[in-house]
Amino acid sequence: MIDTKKIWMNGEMIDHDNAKVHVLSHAMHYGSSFFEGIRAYKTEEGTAIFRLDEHIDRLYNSCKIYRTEIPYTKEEIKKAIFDTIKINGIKTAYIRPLVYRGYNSLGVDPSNCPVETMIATWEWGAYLGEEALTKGVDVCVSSWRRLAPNTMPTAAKAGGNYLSSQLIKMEALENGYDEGIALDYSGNVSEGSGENLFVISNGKIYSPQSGSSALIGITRDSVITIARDLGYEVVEETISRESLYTADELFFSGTAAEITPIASVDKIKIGRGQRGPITEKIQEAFFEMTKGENIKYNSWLTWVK
Ligand code: PPE
Repeated sequence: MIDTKKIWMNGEMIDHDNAKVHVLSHAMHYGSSFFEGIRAYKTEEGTAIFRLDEHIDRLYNSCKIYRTEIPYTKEEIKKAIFDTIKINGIKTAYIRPLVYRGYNSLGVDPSNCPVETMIATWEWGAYLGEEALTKGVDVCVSSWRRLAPNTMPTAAKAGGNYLSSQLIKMEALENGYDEGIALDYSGNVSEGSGENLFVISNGKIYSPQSGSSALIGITRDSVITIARDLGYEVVEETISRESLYTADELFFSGTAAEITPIASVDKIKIGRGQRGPITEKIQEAFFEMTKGENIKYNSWLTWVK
């Protein structure tokens, strides 16, 4: 159960138990929803939202790809996010804005269904477990591939895309792993079910490029900036499956997952089978930034007034 008092729905604050949709809503039948996952952290000066503008821009872009016009301005959505955090009285937050096609008519064409918007906020701890942040997770390469280009756009964070994620995740858990890494249509590395991936080999950092059917993460972008600032070379390129097994370090990045080290892939130990030193340095800089303690990155934080 998600513990939150109020949910913002179409301009109004609704009690958790009353935040309902009709079973004939278009999104229920055809996956027509678009969302974001945003984190807000506790800092000395109060709660700060991490890269709010970038997340809002991506939400509007996801909707634009699907010809869906959000009936609010970006400023209105941002204000609604502030209000929802405040009314729920939380200091750290996972923020979930969702735009979806509601109830009017069924049939594939969504054009006549209303565009509805909701924002929920709650406290969400470490995505893959608190221990995972230091010890790392055991993952497998999924038998499921990510969406091929020209099938469904992976740059849009659409509800329907997460059917692919569910297959990857359930298969991994069923087989005793914490998470799965999916390959893209060509058999090269794409991403985790809900995270981007980084590979470290011989002191260089690699991440699959945007053509590899991965969502281009905002955390990924932040990791690239932090790593370069720390003096590492970061290369975005095609990554083969076998380079996962021979890497010195691997880690996931994502809003929910933050920076989670990977200890093994398909039961093959990565490096020493624990968090590697470069991963640790990047993680350290990242969490310092989320606490507002790294002034260099303060432009990434929006304080909730
Ligand atoms: N790939 C996928 C498929 C993905 O879902 C996410 C975020 C990322 C990459 C990383 O993107 P970013 O958050 O911008 O760094 N996944 C969100 C949803 C997770 C969930 O289980 O729900 C998230 O992390 O909030």
